[in-house]
Amino acid sequence: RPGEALVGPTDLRSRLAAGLSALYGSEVPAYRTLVEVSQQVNAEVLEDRTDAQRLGSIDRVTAERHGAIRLGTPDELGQVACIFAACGMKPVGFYDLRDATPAIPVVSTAFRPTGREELAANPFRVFTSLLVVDDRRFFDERLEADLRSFLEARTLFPDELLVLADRAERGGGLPSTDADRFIELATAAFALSPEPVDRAWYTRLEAVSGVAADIGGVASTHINHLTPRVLDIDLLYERMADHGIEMIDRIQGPPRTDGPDVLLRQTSFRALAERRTFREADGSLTSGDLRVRFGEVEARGVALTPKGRELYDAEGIGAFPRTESELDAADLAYYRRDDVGALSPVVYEDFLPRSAAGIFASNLTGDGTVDRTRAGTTRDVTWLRSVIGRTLHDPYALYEAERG
Ligand code: OOG
Ligand code: NI
Repeated sequence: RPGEALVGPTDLRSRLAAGLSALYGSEVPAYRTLVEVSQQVNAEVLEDRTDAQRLGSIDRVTAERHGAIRLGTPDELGQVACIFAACGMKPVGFYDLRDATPAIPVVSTAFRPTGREELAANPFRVFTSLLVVDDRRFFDERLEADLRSFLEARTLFPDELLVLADRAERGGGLPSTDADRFIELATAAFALSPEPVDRAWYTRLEAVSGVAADIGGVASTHINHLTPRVLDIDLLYERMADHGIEMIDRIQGPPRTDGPDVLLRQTSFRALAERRTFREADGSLTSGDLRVRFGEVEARGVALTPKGRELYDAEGIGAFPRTESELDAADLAYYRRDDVGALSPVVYEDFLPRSAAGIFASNLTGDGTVDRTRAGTTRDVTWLRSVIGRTLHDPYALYEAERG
């Protein structure tokens, strides 16, 4: 109807994040515990520390989530880019996890809002990985061909969803009823499918890589984890044991120091067994377990400059000065200076490849098989940009712009 107000990208993003959170909470009950404990910890930190909201308002942090999804084809990535674009989420950064230990056969980017106000309103981000089906270190010619035909035959996102996404992006939003439908379809596209899993096909892929099986072994995608943000991850880590949830043995990322929080610290609980239906070789249906979805929590600090990041990668956090003014003076981290010269930190909004690989790895049951004597396929920023067909943002350029 003419004159009707549109639901814009910011609201669509908040609603998608909330919709996925409700979905994941219904599918993985331990996620609800993680969110509750995070909120308790955040409330305590808010009472204890006057600087608790220095890295984002409590409203932002309470709503803040990142999700992870894994896709099989460049077309699927292009489609998801369209859905996220409707929500004001743009591809930022390039991660190649094939060089990690153990090697994961994917390259990734993160879809997220980029401007200061958009981030403050809702910073929802999705770490999005794409299987590299022609990398010979993982897949031989036959498996590549079988993977391609399996992936080409599936449809992850219904046409109606893609049409609505496109309309939202072009028009800067959707009328209320269309917006409801868009959120309903987008959320459903990331639910765990009840469709039977072909046992032989899944097992064949799993022998190469659990991630390959998770992506190419089923005809749908799903939210792989959804991560709330916490203001004190050490405290949360201790608390989770009291709730009977066993976390992995460490917190990934820079250890806590008596200086400012930097970059990103994450920890997770191992994937829980979920009941799934399998189709056996003789056509019969059986029921079994798959462990693919888990829970993760994170704490965020100030973004490091290229110089700071180089120092962190080479020498670790121990080599850093302990005050914000020294970090700023040495150009190691990004700070914005206000009119009276006071510093405020620019929050790190991205991911860390080492932690990402660690998160993937902590949830694999086997190491899979990698033939390191073979050459990998080239995948880089230029390739990813052409596949997505949109600007692929450089995180450092965004932080630089934030610093002003
Ligand atoms: C993505 C793992 C990366 C993170 O927080 O570093 C990630 C995945 O498991 O698909 O989410
Ligand atoms: Ni994650």
